Amino acid sequence: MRLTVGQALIRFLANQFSERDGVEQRLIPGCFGIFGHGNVAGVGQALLEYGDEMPYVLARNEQAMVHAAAGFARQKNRLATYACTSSIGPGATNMVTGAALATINRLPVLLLPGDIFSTRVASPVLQELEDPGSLDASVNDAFKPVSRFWDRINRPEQLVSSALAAMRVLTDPADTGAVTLALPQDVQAEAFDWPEEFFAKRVWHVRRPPAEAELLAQAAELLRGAQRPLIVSGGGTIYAEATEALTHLAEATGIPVAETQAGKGSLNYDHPQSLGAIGATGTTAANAIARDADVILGVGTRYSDFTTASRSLFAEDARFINLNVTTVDAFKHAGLPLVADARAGLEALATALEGWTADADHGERATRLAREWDETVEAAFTLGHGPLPAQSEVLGVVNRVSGPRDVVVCAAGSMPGDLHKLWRTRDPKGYHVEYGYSCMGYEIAGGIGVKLAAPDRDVYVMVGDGSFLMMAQEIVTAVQEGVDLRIVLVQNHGFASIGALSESVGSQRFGTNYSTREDLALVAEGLGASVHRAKTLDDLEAGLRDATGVTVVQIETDPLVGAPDSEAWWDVPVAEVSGLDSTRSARETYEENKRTQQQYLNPREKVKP
Ligand SMILES: Cc1ncc(C[n+]2csc(CCOP(=O)(O)OP(=O)(O)O)c2C)c(N)n1
Ligand SMILES: [Mg+2]
Repeated sequence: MRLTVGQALIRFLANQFSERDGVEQRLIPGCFGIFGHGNVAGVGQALLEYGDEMPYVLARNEQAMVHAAAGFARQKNRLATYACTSSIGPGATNMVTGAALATINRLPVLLLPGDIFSTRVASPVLQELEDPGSLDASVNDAFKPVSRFWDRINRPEQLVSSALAAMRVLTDPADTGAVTLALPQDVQAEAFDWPEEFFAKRVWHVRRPPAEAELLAQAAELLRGAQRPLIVSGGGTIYAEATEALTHLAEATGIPVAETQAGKGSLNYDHPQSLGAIGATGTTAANAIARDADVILGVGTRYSDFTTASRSLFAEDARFINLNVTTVDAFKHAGLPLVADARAGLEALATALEGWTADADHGERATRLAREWDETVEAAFTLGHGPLPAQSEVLGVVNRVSGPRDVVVCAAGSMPGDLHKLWRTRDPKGYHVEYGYSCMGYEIAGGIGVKLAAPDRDVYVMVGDGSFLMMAQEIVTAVQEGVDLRIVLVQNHGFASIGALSESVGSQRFGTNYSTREDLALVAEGLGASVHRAKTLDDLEAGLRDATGVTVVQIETDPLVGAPDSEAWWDVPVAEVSGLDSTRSARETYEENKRTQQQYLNPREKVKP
């Protein structure tokens, strides 16, 4: 069949499916894009001609469209994503931040940046970077370190093997992340005789590798000998749809469960064994149990510094068992590496641990501490602070108004930490805080992806004024697509999170407040949202209950009221010498905390049964 490279790629993508547990779905059900030279007459022309098979969504910023694809992929448990097509140059490099976000969060996105001429006939073309040392380099080489797969299609026949490799990486739970196919603009428009089989329906099985029997036995032995075991559940539990298996293991053994940002929702908040959030933005319950834990079973977690409180949370001699589909995570903290799918591994562990339960006192302590934390949450939700409400009270209202299956979306600022501590999750897919990259501007764009993936759920986007100012424009895309969002714009006139951090490191909130009094609600109105300016918490509730279409409810909060303390540390280095008293005093505290940091060497001989 004679088609251009652009047409062949779009027709190929329209015929790719993912399959896990016998359930098939389109791997790439649509394509976001912004056209310019470099894609308008190649991939753009193909989308015009084959739009029935591959619906096109016009975005407003290339970074944002990658966020939307990542949000979609996360809500779909990585079984589907969007493609993103851009022009060459700035259109392409705008996607680099989105690529990094996707790869860090281990979320599949397919990026199709336009590229300079392969023939180089008229170089330098508009927006071409000239590298005096290589005529083969373009700005798209910047995608290499932030992509899990990268290729440049310099000749049509390269597309076949490259497209197959791209699909393999997108659908591999261990390798997935950003996949970049750089498409020189001349090659996109070139015709070629493609083999028919290239366009045949192809189903990519998403694997569930089992754990090795010998390591599984060692893990079970280690847990059976544990006095104070703890499960740390990460995003992998949710992506693998392993929350039921986790609940079963926890209930059968009595081991309490703490959750990372990506893992929040693994257990319902009111499950007696749920300790809630762990780490620097954790609950005092999870952190107290973590400090005393002798064996930690990490499931699908990358052990970010927030999770481990910069490696100060767990005891020096704590032993780790890491159930993870990704080898790099399974080997962290010199743990016992159960390289396996989370669900397969949890089910096998439950069988291997049959008849054994953790010490009842340990479980009772966990339940009691979690109950105490829930009282702390209730107090934070109902502070009665004035004249402006506290942010925690805003979160309380949104949590109460939203339904159990609705999704809260957030990414940067002070809200992710507060949500991690306070939000009462009632569904494994109800909590969506992007905290791998914590990228300001993800919120609204990511929310679009979530809503496209789960049209039957209401999506509550929590966005600070700083994040809103970085990337509000996708409101237009949401309105255009009829993607209903309930956006809560928390206005505190500055970077409250970084202000608090700055103060804690002795830098006196320098450079974190605005001296302006901008009207962001007016901006939202101009972009096409229905806008509600809430003066009180009751107003906020009414605005959310009345919401239809794309709605922005703005509320002003007091930036100086934080959420309840986690009693955990986060390593942010403080100047070693300074003429400022505030900095010198912060440095002293820093040095004290620094002494609590561990290496977690977990010698293997200790791990052997
Ligand atoms: C793209 C990007 N730039 C900078 C940062 C560092 N940063 C984290 S939070 C924050 C301020 C966020 O302000 P706002 O959205 O108003 O939330 P608030 O801190 O007031 O809760 C900054 C600058 C970031 N996370 N992402
Ligand atoms: Mg702010």
